[in-house]
Amino acid sequence: MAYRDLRDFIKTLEKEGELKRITAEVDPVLEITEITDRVTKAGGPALLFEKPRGSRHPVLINMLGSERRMNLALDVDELDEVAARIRSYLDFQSPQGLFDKLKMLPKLAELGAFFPKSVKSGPCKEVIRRDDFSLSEFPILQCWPEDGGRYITWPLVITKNPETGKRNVGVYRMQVFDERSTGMHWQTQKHGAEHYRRARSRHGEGKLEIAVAIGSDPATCLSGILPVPPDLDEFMFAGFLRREPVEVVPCETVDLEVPANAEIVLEGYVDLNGPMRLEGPFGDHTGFYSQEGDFPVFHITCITHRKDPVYLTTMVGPPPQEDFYMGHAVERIFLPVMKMQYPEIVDVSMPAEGVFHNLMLISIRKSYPGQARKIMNAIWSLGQAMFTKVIVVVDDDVDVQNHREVLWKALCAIDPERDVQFVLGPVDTLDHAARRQDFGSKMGVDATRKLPAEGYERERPWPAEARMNAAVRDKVSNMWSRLGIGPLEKK
Ligand SMILES: Cc1cc2nc3c(=O)[nH]c(=O)nc-3n(C[C@H](O)[C@H](O)[C@H](O)COP(=O)(O)O)c2cc1C
Ligand SMILES: [Mn+2]
Repeated sequence: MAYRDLRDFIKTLEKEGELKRITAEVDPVLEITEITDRVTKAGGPALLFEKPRGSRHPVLINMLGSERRMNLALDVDELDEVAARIRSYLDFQSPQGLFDKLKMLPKLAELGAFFPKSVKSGPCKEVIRRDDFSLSEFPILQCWPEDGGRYITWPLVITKNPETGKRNVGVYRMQVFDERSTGMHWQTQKHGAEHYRRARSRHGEGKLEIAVAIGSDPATCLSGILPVPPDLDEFMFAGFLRREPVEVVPCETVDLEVPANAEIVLEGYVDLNGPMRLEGPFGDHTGFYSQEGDFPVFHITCITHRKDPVYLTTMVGPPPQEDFYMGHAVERIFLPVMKMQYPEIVDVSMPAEGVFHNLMLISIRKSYPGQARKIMNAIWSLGQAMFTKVIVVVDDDVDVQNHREVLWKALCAIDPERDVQFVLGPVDTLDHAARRQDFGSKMGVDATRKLPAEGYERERPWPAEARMNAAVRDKVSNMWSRLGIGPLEKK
């Protein structure tokens, strides 16, 4: 059975010893993030702040901030189970291209088992407020001292493609400007931003309607951050993940649907001709403040919520944070799809310190000249992986999950001038080092063994790794206790 809603998951977390209730009064301005930062970095539990200062509603944070909680959220023992399910749907057809493959998911789910199901009403409608509402009632965090204000950090921002009518769901932070308006920080390349651009070029004026759901069952919450292809409804994907359709209800003031189980729903619009507003700064997932920029303003027309809504949020900042576990889930869930498209890929790792976009380590089974560079180009053309600033490609005998091993072997395998390649292209909006916002360079490091055809023409062949032979290893293991050295700890 899928989790019915956020509180159903909270119950499970509590039963599993993965949730701590905090009854002391704590300020959503800076204090909650200081506490959460310490807890996440120590591998601690999800936190339910029952008495955030200035609000009647509790705050849930760090809900998915460990591998175990992510597994619980997706109801699996390990993330590879999700990957295996995806693979089983893709295996028996052979569409062209990765995106085509992902796009087939809905077709393959022919029975419609995963499609969102429209229902008439749901708990998110327990309280409907068309007039008297204010964002100030909710315990919205200010995360870092220099932040431009309070930010809603885990909103499921729902829009419709004005041309196809297809739904998109994305998590784009929302800076609170006043009681009824926020920023809408969809970055240039994201689907919400594309809907906005298309609406502007079609109508020129008018509104793009938006609904924002905050707090739902965990798979639905996660679906908003997944890098699925444009025009693939994230709620369909959520249905696939939870093995039960997402139930959606129509909004009160906009022509959109929201998860019926949502804790809080904000309905509203952005003005297609309205002025942009300066958004930021915000202590971001890079660990640095992302710079201010102009973004559209979201005007709220109605708020609906449960009688006793739980405000779900997350924080970002110097890694690792909760979002590392989300990125890791993305890495594990989509790896088999990448491997189907590029069978030479053995494994992929995005270390926490690389904050996803900055570093991707890839091992490949190399069989022809230039193959590592082909894989770099593949990654740079693959959905949101296009943002990857540095790609390091190694041979399949390097364990990319072992970052020390990668450092050691990759550095030994390169002649930097020969093996490093630069390209120009789109970069993450948050990259403060790029020459311009959204545009800059990326680097690929070919750290595979070089073939003669790749310019390795030395007389002697590429050396083998120094390894003790098995017979001697066994012999030493057997005599170990007699040596009197005692057990050793690996440093
Ligand atoms: C905690 C968190 C906050 C995020 N904030 C933003 C944001 O402010 N703007 C943005 O464009 N993407 C943000 N993202 C990343 C997007 O949610 C992600 O790229 C998603 O795939 C976008 O959906 P889309 O592909 O439908 O546009 C955030 C992700 C997380 C985990
Ligand atoms: Mn999308």
